[in-house]
Amino acid sequence: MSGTIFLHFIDNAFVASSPEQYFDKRSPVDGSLMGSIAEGGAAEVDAAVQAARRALEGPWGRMSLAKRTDMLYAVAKEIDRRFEDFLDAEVADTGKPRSIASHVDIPRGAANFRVFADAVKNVPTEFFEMVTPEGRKAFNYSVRSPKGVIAVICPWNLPLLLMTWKVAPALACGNTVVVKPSEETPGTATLLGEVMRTVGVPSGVYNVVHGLGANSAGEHLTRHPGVDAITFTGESATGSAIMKTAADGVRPVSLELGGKNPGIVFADCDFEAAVAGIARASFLNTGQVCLGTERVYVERPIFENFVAALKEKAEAMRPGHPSDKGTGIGPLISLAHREKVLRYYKRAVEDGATVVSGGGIPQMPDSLAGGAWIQPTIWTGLAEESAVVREEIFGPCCHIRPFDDEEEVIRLANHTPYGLAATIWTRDVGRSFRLGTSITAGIIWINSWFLRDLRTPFGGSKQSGIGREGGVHSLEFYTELRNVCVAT
Ligand code: NAD
Ligand code: 6OD
Repeated sequence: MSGTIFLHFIDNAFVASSPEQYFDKRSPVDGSLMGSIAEGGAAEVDAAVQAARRALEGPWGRMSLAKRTDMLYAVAKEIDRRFEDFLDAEVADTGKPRSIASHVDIPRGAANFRVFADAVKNVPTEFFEMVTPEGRKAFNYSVRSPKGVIAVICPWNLPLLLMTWKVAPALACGNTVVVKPSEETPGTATLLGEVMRTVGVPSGVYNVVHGLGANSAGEHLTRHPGVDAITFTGESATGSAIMKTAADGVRPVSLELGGKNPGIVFADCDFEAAVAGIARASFLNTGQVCLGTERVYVERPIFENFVAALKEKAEAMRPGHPSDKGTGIGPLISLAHREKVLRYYKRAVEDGATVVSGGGIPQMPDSLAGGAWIQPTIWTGLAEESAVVREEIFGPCCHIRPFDDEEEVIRLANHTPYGLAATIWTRDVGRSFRLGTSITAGIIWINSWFLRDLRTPFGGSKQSGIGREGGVHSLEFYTELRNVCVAT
């Protein structure tokens, strides 16, 4: 083995699997071997779940809310203090430009702990005074208790952001967690173990078991009878498999899944803002954002100009090393994922698309040639039934189609099995309100994208997920509401 060795974090100790077993971690930037990741199995998952259970019954379970939230603020502060370490780890794992990770991923990692430490202090409760049939006073109230041991299963596109989006509210509510990070991105979840230990979070509260998904650490975790609830972000097909597993034992699930999100541009929009907004929504993080726009519908009078302007934006995005300040776009997460994206690029041509821009692999210097580089790609001319227009690709690409009226674009936008997000560009206030409730999606942005107060609900409709997280909605999932009635 060479390079970094990523170990599990169980009961506040970094441990290997027993017997030792590892898999490779390769750099998305140049394909080089970065290190080895411990591959967890049933034994490691069991050790982590047991540690998490002991912590619930131990000091964490007895800790006051004030002390618990102070610890979460301390975690946030320690992430800020070790900002560069987190940045290095996230960039090494994902290959994303440092400019993105330093503005999006790492600050949100810290912010998630602050937001949910604040939120948990203001949970509303119910308390009613009653009278028994005999005329005595009675008091009926509700109490929120932690759900218990929470399994947190994460993807690779925004690793720290998405993991802490679940770990922070789970801990704020008094639960303990076992995290299974993506096999592609072990770094920041491992570093967070160091942070937890440094600030004095008790043993067993935060555990990490590395490994793969099906028949590996991920599946062992979802099957473990000691897990009380499962929160998952990832592909819809994986969410469906996890939901079936959770049915054994009737465990609650929160599922944040895939999307095939529409971007809708009306002729009355602020044209420059709309082009910049759609370019960001389609290409940010090399298109690896679940909320991203892979289907763009543009009102006919501005269609040609819009396509030309977006093409200009796509072609100005220079691929390059994450540390290079001029880098506009990083690689995809892996060569395997690039194969999947390229299959859609090929399929688009087979289905008769006009390739407006990109469509393949960019020419890179020899030092980066082994990386998962890909061109931002724009198509026109595909039928709505093409798999390229219906299925989530998760790459830097979009199909653009003209439309003639509101009714038509609502029908087109809703014509997929997904319902995660939409972005709509118009200056007509009435129309923005009408579309805000006509598009079947959990999150609708008007003249904006990926902008939200973390206290609002986040989640998807249809095959994009089940449940809502964010603010009090997270507290709903991570607590069990009990009804107590005391007759005096
Ligand atoms: P994925 O579903 O392949 O993997 C996600 C995690 O699940 C990984 O840790 C993996 O090891 C684990 N896993 C896989 N099979 C499993 C199984 N049978 N049992 C238990 N765990 C299993 O997803 P990915 O490729 O890592 O991420 C990309 C996907 O995530 C895209 O579809 C994207 O849209 C989605 N995503 C959704 C959101 C959201 O908030 N809705 C956010 C980010 C990403
Ligand atoms: O911002 C968030 O909280 C969130 N869950 C974002 C998801 C992005 C998907 O890739």
